[in-house]
Amino acid sequence: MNDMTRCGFAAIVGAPNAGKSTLMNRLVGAKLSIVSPKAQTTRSRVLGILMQGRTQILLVDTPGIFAPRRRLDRAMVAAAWTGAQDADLVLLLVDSKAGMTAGVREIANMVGAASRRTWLVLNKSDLVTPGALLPLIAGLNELATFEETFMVSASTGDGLQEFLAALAAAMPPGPLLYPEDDLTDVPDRLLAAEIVREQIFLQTHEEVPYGTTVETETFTERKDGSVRIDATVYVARAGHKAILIGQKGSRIREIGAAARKQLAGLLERPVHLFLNVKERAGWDEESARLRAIGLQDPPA
Ligand SMILES: Nc1nc2c(ncn2[C@@H]2O[C@H](COP(=O)(O)OP(=O)(O)O)[C@@H](O)[C@H]2O)c(=O)[nH]1
Ligand SMILES: [Mg+2]
Repeated sequence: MNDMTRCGFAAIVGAPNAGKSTLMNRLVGAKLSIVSPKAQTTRSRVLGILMQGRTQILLVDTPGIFAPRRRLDRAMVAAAWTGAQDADLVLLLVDSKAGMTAGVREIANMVGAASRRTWLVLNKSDLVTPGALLPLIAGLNELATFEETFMVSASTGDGLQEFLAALAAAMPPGPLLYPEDDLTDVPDRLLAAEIVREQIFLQTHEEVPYGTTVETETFTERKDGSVRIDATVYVARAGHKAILIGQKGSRIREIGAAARKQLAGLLERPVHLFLNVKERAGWDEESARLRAIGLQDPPA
């Protein structure tokens, strides 16, 4: 018995904005999954690898589950459910402040029907009093069966130690699936594109971030130890391109500067980042664009 290691997948599912990516980053201790105050920031499945003693926890961050419209949206929701289906444990993350919304009700119903081991994790405990959570917990328990219930704050870290210890103990015995010091399976090229996209979510508004995708074209290690990254930012409309570029290029410069700084920290070396904005109507219906960001083409 490979010296009694444990290893398993725990998928974090929930409505957009529940704090799934914040929780994953906090637990792994690195910014693997991008976060913004806007819904639907996460588009594909992101794996966070976490060692607790001799236990490897494979946390799966998923896009939020919501009623999909565009092909991109359908692919995102499909990725979320695939993440949950393959997991040893499903973590239903609920925003305690938002409470029982129609979306949460629907997801809890689906999770309940899936008959997987499921835990209820009430996030954003920093925003509510514990007493206010009792009706929410009761309501959710009518829709699904939860093995365990936790109250945490992914922002402050409250309740996370206890949660993490329980998570480690719940993983099945088995060999480690990834090297112990790996943090993720996301390739650097995709990570680079995601970090740029995060800045677009943070620095632009309304439909612009939703109408934008980013692809790394080249990722070249240079002799001096730095890396040169060329990325294309696809926008759905001419108006969005003008907004992204900004007055005399000021917006795209700010986006590039902030992303470059983040990337230098993540990749632990100097980064030269070049962004090229292109208009491409209908990119969110194109298979190649969806595959580039790690999504499978959804069933029509
Ligand atoms: N107050 C508070 N805010 C949180 C907490 N967790 C996440 N957030 C915020 O909720 C928003 C959505 O977080 P994100 O991780 O992107 O949610 P996701 O869509 O479920 O991945 C961001 O503005 C986070 O900073 C928490 O525990 N407390
Ligand atoms: Mg997310």
